[in-house]
Amino acid sequence: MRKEDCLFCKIVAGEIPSTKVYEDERVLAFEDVSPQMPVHTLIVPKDHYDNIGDGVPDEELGYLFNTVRKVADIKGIAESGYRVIVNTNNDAQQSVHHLHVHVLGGAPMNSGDPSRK
Ligand code: DGP
Repeated sequence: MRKEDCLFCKIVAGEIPSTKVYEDERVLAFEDVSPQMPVHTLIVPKDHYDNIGDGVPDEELGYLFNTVRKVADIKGIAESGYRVIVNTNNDAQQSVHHLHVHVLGGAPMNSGDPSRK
């Protein structure tokens, strides 16, 4: 299912170019246009969901998160480590409302945990 005027649906359809990292029949992984780390790859389901709370079937979520490991292998960060982020709605500043997983790595990171000083 595709949503009209969704940026990532257009990327999935090839209507907007992206630098592809991995693709199969259910997911697409591509480089973030504005990388925050040496490795910054986004993974999206090809079907449209606004976010992780948008009735995503368990099997779809499992498939999406299994793809994280594949991307980490492809990008060479499986051993060094990486961070997985799923921004959801306004407080998390989700800017593209098509479910996506950020895979960040390639250098040491701070805790990023707002509960730690
Ligand atoms: P979020 O803030 O979690 O919704 O992240 C959206 C990410 O999408 C953000 O890191 C920048 C990225 N992004 C926005 N527009 C494009 C685009 O046209 N192409 C690519 N490759 N990435 C994009």
